[in-house]
Parts: sequence; structure tokens; C-alpha cells
Amino acid sequence: MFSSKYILLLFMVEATDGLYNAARFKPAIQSSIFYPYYAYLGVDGNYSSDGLEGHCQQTQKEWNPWWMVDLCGQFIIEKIQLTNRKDVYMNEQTALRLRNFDIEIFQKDPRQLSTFPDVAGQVCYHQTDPLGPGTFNFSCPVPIIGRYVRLIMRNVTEILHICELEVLVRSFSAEELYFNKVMDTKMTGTPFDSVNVDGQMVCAQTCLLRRSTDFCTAFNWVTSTNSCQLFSVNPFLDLSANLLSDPGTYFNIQNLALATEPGVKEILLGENTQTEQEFCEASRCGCLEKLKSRLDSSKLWLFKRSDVYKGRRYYLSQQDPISRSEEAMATCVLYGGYLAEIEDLDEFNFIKIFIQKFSGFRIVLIGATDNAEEEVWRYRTNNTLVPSFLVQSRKYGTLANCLYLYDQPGWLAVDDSCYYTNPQYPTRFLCEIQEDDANC
Ligand SMILES: *[C@@H]1O[C@H](CO)[C@@H](O)[C@H](O)[C@H]1NC(C)=O
Ligand SMILES: *[C@@H]1O[C@H](CO)[C@@H](O)[C@H](O)[C@H]1NC(C)=O
Ligand SMILES: *[C@@H]1O[C@H](CO)[C@@H](O)[C@H](O)[C@H]1NC(C)=O
Ligand SMILES: *[C@@H]1O[C@H](CO)[C@@H](O)[C@H](O)[C@H]1NC(C)=O
Ligand SMILES: [Ca+2]
Repeated sequence: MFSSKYILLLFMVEATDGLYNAARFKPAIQSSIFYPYYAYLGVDGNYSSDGLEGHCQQTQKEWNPWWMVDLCGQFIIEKIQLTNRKDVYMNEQTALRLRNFDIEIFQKDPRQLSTFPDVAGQVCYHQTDPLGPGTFNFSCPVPIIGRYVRLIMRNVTEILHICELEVLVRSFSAEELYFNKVMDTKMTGTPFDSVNVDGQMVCAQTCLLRRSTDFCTAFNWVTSTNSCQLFSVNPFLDLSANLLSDPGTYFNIQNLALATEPGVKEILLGENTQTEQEFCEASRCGCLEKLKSRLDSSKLWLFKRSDVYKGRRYYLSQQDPISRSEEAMATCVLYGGYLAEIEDLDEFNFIKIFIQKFSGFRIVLIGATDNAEEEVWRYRTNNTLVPSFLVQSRKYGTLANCLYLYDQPGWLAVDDSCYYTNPQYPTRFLCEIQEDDANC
């Protein structure tokens, strides 16, 4: 059907009015279902408090019923806004059913605990008396960091139903988000806003920036017009009836299922109680950052580094009197580059000035070979010809298939063996690596 892929964005929320609702459109579950009043109706963004209008969740009548929302990220939770049912059903004021309840918060999924659902989280709010109709704000005694928010009635056999619950979080919280991208497809209907921006990633960022205010969860990116159409829809509902084929349009929708996969879910704020390993698994981004910093520091042990030249740097190996050309190439590749490929005089002069700052070697391996055709020197990555000014007219023949810059005269290149060892001519190798400033 549709081909798709994911983009991951790490989202730092900064809402203007201080608090925002992190619960809307998040995955919700409950102890049982009174069909069809599913758990998601507690966070569907419709506050209608007449149970018969179909926007309140409802459980069966049972012992200690509960309802829980997964915020898909760790948040600093300050307040809960609860909209209770208001309708009277068969002479019973339904709002009075909600009593002896706790609103509690967990950092980890309490369903993993063996005694679940009989477990206790950090209590944000407790009430014994029947609540009654209306919309209420409950402030936690202190802000609580957590991801799962559960409403549970205790010591009663009752029906649990609420119409909407907002989890109001402090304006600075972290959340891991995935978007599912569907090619050549658009979502129909009226976007809540439509803007022209420079690219699909900017469109994604625009949607993120409008999550806390407009609950943006999906967007169409129209390549031909650079148009970014923003939608606020529940990503758990079946939207297939609203999707149409449209070449050149990309439909992106938040994929919360991925965020709830084990291993990619926990980003802790505040005190980090995870081990490094757990943190790494929890955050792909953190993992990449760590790997990147490891490579960066290893690179500094191995090489002397040049200034930036046309978006790249040159790295001169520090301690290898013997030349092993394949290993040298592999090392350059590991760090994201290749053995230096000198295209013109400017580049040659830059390199010459750089390597002349150091001593202790007389020849420097670069990335060319003539093993395909004797004396026709080509660079290894794409077979481009080496410019003729660079190569001295020394010819060591078919056993000398690698090219080295040679200090006599003036670092022009000579051929020699690809595995080379001669104490009179200590060697180095030179990598060329693009400066990579891409974020993880
Ligand atoms: C909430 O749902 C009711 C009943 O389906 C509907 O009439 C109303 O327009 C909805 N409100 C919002 C804000 O979507
Ligand atoms: C609850 O608090 C939020 C945020 O401070 C506020 O926007 C909202 O109006 C309050 N709700 C009620 C029912 O007072
Ligand atoms: C529920 O009942 C038990 C046993 O009587 C009691 O210990 C507990 O405090 C009660 N919990 C609530 C929330 O009322
Ligand atoms: C081949 O590599 C050289 C040197 O890195 C580069 O200038 C050139 O654009 C490349 N050519 C192709 C066809 O990729
Ligand atoms: Ca609702």
C-alpha cells in the first residue's frame, strides 16, 4: 500500500503561558470497556460532559476501576484538569459516582509490575467525597515528574467515567516524537493552518512548535507549492478514509506506537536514575551523540587536524612509520572520509602548508592508485583522474600502485608500494573528511 518511513524529533516544549496539556491524543487505557466508550475519549479534545454525546470514557461497574494515559515522555506535571460527567441517567446524578479516587503518576509503565493494577504511584491528588459535575483543577502538592497518569477509584465497586482529563505540565519538558511519513498521499479536510515554508523538515518543526497551542499532530507537505498544511487529529483513530493518493504530497503523522516501544521510551528529566546503558537505549539520540563524541575523541588521538578548507578538514596520522594503504583507507572511512584526493593547486597548497607544520616523516599516503592501468592515476572513491601537475615522473612500475606526497621536491607525489616500510622514509597518511555538523 503506502510506503512509509519514520522521522524522529526530540521535542523540547516551551509554552508561552507556562502550562500546557500534554495528554491530548496520547494513548489511554482503562480497566475495562463499557462499549463503545473507549479510554481515548478521556483525551480526545472534546469536553462535552453529556455522557450520551459520546465523548466520555466509561468502564464496566467493577472493583477499583481505573483509567490511565501515557504521555509518551517524561514531563513535569503540575496540575490535572478533570471534566466530570454532568448528565442525569435514570434519576442518578452520574457525576457522583466518581469518589474515593487517586490521581497518581508513574515514571515507568506500572503494567510491568507484577501486582498491577494493585500498585500505587506518586499521588498528585486524592479525594474521598463524590466529586459532582463540573470541570476541576487539582494541583499536585509539588510538581511531579512522570509519564503515566492514572485515575483510580479505590475500595469501591463502581463505574468510572470522565469526559476529559488534561495533564498540565510545566513549559519546559522533553518528549521523544516519531512521525510516520506516507509518500504521495495527502490527508483531506480543512487544516487548522496552512503556511509556506522552506522544506518538509521546517514543516515538521512548525507542527511541533504548534503542539502545545494547537495540538498539531499531522501535516501534509506539498512539494510543488512548498505548502505545509497543519492538522490536529487523533493519531489513534483510523484515518484511512481521509487519505487520498496525491503524487508529490507527503502525509506525516505522529506515531506514538513507536514512542511506546520498549527501549525508546524513557527520557528522564531531573535526576537521572538510569544507568548509562539504559539511557543509551532509551534515547537513540543520546546514543548517537555518545558514539559521535567517542569517534571525535578517538580522531584527535590518531590525527593532527587541519583548519577547514571548503567545508572539509585534513587529518594527518601521527604515528605510523609503516604504510598499510588499505588499513589507512579503512581508518579514514571510519571517521566519515577517505584518503585525501587532491583536485587542484589550491587544495595542494593548502595541504602542503598544513603538513609542513609537522616533522618526523618524509612521505604521506593519499587516495590514488594506478592498479587498473599502469601510470594512470585515479582516486579510489570515484575513479577521477589525479591532476597531472601533482605526479612526479618517477616510475617504480607495477609493484608501486600507491601514491605518496614526497618531501623532495616540495611534496609532489611519487608512486610506491601500497604496503611500505623503510626506516629511511617514515610515512604518514592523510584523510580528507567533510565537516559534519548534522545533528543526531
Ligand atoms: C464535541 O462533540 C459534540 C458531539 O459530538 C459536537 O457537537 C461538538 O461540536 C464537539 N465539540 C468540539 C469542540 O469538537
Ligand atoms: C485550570 O488551570 C489551567 C492552567 O492554569 C487554566 O488554563 C484552566 O482554565 C483552569 N481550569 C479551571 C476549570 O479552572
Ligand atoms: C481501602 O481499604 C483498605 C482496607 O480497609 C484501607 O487500608 C485503605 O486505606 C483504603 N484505601 C482507600 C483509598 O480508601
Ligand atoms: C569525484 O571525487 C572528486 C574528488 O573528491 C570530486 O571533486 C568529484 O566531484 C567526484 N566526482 C563524482 C562524479 O562524484
Ligand atoms: Ca472527551
